Amino acid sequence: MADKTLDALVIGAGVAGLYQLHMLREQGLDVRAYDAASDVGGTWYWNRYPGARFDSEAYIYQYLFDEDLYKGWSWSERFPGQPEIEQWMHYVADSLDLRRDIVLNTRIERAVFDEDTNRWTVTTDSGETIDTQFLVTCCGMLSAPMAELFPGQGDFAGQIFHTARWPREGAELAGKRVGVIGNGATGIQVIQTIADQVDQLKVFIRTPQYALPMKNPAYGPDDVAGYKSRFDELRQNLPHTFTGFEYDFTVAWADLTPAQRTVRLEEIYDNGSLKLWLASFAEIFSDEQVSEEVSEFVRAKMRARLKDPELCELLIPEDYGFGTHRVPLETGYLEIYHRDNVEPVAVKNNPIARIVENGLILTDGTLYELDVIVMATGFDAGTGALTRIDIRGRGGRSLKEDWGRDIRTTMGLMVRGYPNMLTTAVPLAPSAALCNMTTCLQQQTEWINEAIRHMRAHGKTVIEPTEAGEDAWVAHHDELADANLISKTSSWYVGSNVPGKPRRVLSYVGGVGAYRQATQEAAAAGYKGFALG
Ligand code: NA7
Repeated sequence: MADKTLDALVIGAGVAGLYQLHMLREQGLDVRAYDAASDVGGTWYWNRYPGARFDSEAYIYQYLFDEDLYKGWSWSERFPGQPEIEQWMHYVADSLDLRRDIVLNTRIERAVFDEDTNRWTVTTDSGETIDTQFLVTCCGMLSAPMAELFPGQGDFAGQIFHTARWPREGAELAGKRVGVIGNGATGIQVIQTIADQVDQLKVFIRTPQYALPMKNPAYGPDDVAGYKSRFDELRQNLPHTFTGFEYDFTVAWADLTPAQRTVRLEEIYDNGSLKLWLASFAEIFSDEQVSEEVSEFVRAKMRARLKDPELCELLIPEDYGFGTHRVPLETGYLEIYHRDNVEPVAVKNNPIARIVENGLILTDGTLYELDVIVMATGFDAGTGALTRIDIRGRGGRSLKEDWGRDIRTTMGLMVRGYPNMLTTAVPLAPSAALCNMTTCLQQQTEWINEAIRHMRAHGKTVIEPTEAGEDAWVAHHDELADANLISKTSSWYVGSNVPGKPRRVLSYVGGVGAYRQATQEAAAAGYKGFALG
């Protein structure tokens, strides 16, 4: 006998979880959201490292289901920092009166499906058991940190932080010798923020990154009124663009002369956003020649800012195309390496071997003495949040084992063998790789909400992908993914940052609009690809 009985249990109280809780409650379900954190916010609760901020424009990283909610919050700048974003998440939770149905400081450890009752028994880290018909996972795409990477981490006498586990009380970095491992979107934000605060900064760089300069103007009352007045337009357009951003691919490379292409690239570069990546030329994802030309455009911009050839070699990518890894936005990042207290350390051919009491040792034996180590080393993306829970589907099958062999989902919304478990931010749906996350998550949570409404209206108690349904989606996903240059690279986009993880392009690359259409068509056809009973 479980301690509690629910209609639906939502794991996570971040962007997806808050909205999912709201919708399911509105349709009359007895639902609770559980979160391991001490407050709501998800990503914006955990990622409180120095310099954490949006790379999506604030006015599109928004819920668009409620005009009052949208207009009731005013952003202070185009790409605000984490403290402001976290406050906004609190504003959302409070405005929708969600807190009374959120259980904080509680991690879900196990979920077991009962084939006789078609219900889940969920166990928390406090030992509470909850019997629930629906298990809805809103755990985030990038929430399982790669935090245990090096032998000897426990021996370090200083402080060691993964960026996604930054202490709430902050960390004292002034006057310290700090090492940052990793130069992805996160590492770049940390590095450019702390360089002038610390005594010495060593940056351990394995793979160079294309980075674009961010333009981040403060917003005055007119700017705020301006974007708020466009609410209907944004609500109309965002779900249909390729990446859920405001901008989209509109011009074909082949239709422009070389001079026109340069003009277009310069103009878009000047926008100071991810637009160069997500709305210049779609061919950067499919055509090696276009990829190379746009990559060279970005390299030239980076080269012009870096003073010496050695830095160029270390920091400017040559062996993969612009946009096939996550493109970070930066503010004065490249120039950081001209500072006397900053030293980049190449670790591609001389990897970090271990952490020791007083620092970090490379394979060739070089010791870097450090007081603080910042691990900006990323996440087990898409799968890690769920495989770190012991999830048991039909016949006791384990999601960790299933995804350890082959990462499959149906539209990123369900996994065959796990009935009544509805998922967001998992592989084979559009995701952080190529999507404004709030746009994708609203689509996914709304689909889940409607699926549950449909089941209740038709007296159905169980939903699960059919074998044919899942096969078809995986095949469709792979066909698009294999044609995309992302599939030729190595990064979290294909799971290659996690030892042993089966390789697959994690994010659906057919576009947010196309995904929305496919999922809505499946629903309209009586949940084609799913069996309801
Ligand atoms: P990323 O993009 O996965 O970056 C992780 C970084 O850490 C990257 O530079 C890695 O180098 C580096 N890394 C990881 N392991 C090691 C080891 N063992 N040695 C040296 N360097 C290492 O994570 P982020 O947190 O920056 O960004 C994740 C997403 O969060 C981002 O895309 C946004 O959507 C928000 P590598 O490239 O693997 O050689």
